[in-house]
Amino acid sequence: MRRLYVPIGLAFASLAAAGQLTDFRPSPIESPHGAVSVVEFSTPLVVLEPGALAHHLDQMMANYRFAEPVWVIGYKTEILDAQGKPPRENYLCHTFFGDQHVTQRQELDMRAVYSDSFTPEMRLPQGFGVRLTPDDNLHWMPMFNNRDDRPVRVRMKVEITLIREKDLKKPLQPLYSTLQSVVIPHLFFVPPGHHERQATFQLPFDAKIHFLGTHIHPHGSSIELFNVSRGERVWKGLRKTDNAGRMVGMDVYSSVEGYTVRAGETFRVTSVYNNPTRDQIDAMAGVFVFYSRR
Ligand SMILES: [Cu+2]
Repeated sequence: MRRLYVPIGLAFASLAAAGQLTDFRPSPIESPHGAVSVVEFSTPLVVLEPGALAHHLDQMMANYRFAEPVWVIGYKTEILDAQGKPPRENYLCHTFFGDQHVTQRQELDMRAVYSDSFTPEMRLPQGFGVRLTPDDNLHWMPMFNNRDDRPVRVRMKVEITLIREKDLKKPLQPLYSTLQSVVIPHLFFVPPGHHERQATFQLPFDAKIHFLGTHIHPHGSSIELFNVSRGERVWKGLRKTDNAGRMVGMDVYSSVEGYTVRAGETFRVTSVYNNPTRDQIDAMAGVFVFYSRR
C-alpha cells in the first residue's frame, strides 16, 4: 500500500507564505563574473511514512522571493536526519526551485534548477546563469521517498549559489530549462527485468544546450537524449556505482560551447531500468535540459 507523507504538525504549512531570500553570504567559489554568494534555507523535520513516494502535497511546498535580481549558478540539496547527519538510506526523490509550479507538465522556458538523489548538486558551466528577480514568485518543491518499512524523520537543507546582479563584473548568459519526462504523470512502476520507456518532444526555437541532468530512481541504468531529426545522439547519461555496485550518482552534461538546436527539431528521451528484484519498483525518468535562446 502506498501512503502519503505526514508532516509534523503544521510546520511545513508555515512555509507556504512567500519567504524573502535576503541572507546572502560569501561563497568560497570564485568566478570571473563577480563575487559569488550563497543563500540557504531548510525545511523542518518531517515524518516520512513507510512506502511514501513522490507526491505533490501543498504543505510540502514553499514560495520564495529574492530581494534583488540574482543569477543562480549552482544548487544543492541535502537530507539530514534528526541528529543533523546524512541518513544511510536515500530519501530524496527530487526537488525544483524556480519560477513555475513543476507538477505534471512539461513547460519550456522555465527558469528553474533541480536536484535529485543521484544529482544532489548541480553547477552550470562557467559564463551561464538562471536569472531570477524580485518579480518572480519562486516555487520550491521538495519530494521524498521512503522505501523503508518504518517511518523516518528527516529534513532538507538547500543551498543556492548565485551572483547578485549588482556584483556582476562581466555579463552572464541567461539559461532556460525544461524537464522532459518519459511519461506523465512522472511516477511509474518497473516490472522485474529490463525496462525501457521513450517519449519525444520538440524544441520550437533555435537554442544551444549547455547542461543536461537527469531525474532517476534506484536501478535506473541510463537516460539518453537523441536528436531524431538529425539521427544523432545528443548525450547519454549513465549511472555511477560504488565498489559494492550500489548506485551512487548519474552523469551530467555540461558544456560552454553547447549543442546547437535548430527550431522544430524532434528529440527522444529514452530511459533504461534494470530491476533485479522480484517485485515492481518505483521509477521516474526525465532529462532536465538547460539551454540558451538565440
Ligand atoms: Cu522521483
